[in-house]
Amino acid sequence: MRPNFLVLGGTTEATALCRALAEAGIAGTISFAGRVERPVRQPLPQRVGGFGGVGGLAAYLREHAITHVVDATHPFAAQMSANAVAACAEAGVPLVALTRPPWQEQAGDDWTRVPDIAGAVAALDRPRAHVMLAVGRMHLAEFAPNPQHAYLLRLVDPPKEALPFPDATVIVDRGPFTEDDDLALMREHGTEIVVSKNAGGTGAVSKIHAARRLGLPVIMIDRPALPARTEVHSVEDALAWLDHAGTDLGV
Ligand code: 3Y8
Ligand code: NAP
Repeated sequence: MRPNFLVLGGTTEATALCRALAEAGIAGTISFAGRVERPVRQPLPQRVGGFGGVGGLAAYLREHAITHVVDATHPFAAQMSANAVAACAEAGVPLVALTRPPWQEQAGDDWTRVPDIAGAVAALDRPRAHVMLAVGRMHLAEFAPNPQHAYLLRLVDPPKEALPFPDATVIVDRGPFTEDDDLALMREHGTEIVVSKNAGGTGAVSKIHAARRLGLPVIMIDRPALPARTEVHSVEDALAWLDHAGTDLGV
């Protein structure tokens, strides 16, 4: 059967994989949830929006004769990843996850690791500080219990609703980000604490390097648990998996 891939996207690595597949002339589609107004342009045809749960994804796989799925979503997209495991098992379609290893605390880092967003909120229960809250838009409301801080928010799109705390500066920017830019941003805003998801990869790591350079504490949110699945950590290994999964990519 002619290979026909579905890449579950939304990360730097998903974009790099799609570029490699397009250059190899391989048929595939990249999928976005539709979280932001303008998903980055992709070198493969793209679809935007949920599938409608496990059943919806399984039906999509059958209706579009998808032969392989690469789950290259962000490590915090736990629901999508769980659905992909269940739907691929139901539809009998091979699945591999292209995921980044978590960042590891290094000499010079001052991390407080917390298990989830609620843990980060609890860790901010302290006197007023200048907090760089670089966790995006979806979970901002959970930080409402600590209105005493001066927040620096970095969002992909301008906020549509009122922010859940009185003192916030919004930077509208989409990564990947650079260390120099993040250093300048933190210095300009007098950042004292950085709150980050342990996203791994290169697109969001600049704020961790900048915090290290400035000797700032980081509240690091560990990843949610994901179901067992085959995982690779590079585009090259994802292509090798696709090649050995009987697709004869010749790449
Ligand atoms: C819609 C698709 C590419 C992908 C780029 C990566 C890097 C830049 C860094 C900070 C942290 C954050 C956030 C972040 C990064 C990459 C990658 C990554 C973090 C886009 C994209 C979509 C999203 C969704 C968005 C979330 C938000 C999270 C901002 C495209 C740009 C904070 C995660 O407003 C919203 O609703 C935004 C929602 C999910 C987390 C949240 O809870 O708000 N990503 N990000 C995807 C879809 O619709 O399916 O348009 O490019 C992708 C990228 N964001 O191709 O180069 O690979 O991680 N994304 C986090 O890691 O903490 C920013 O500011 O330092
Ligand atoms: P999530 O909570 O795991 O997923 C919630 C629902 O959104 C899924 O059940 C699915 O809806 C839909 N969905 C998620 N990713 C999708 C995709 N790539 N294509 C089609 N539908 C998708 O997901 P999330 O954390 O909101 O992340 C959404 C997107 O943003 C993903 O593409 C992810 O890679 C990207 N992203 C997320 C983060 C983050 O911090 N969470 C960071 C960077 C990028 P149905 O059940 O209807 O199919």
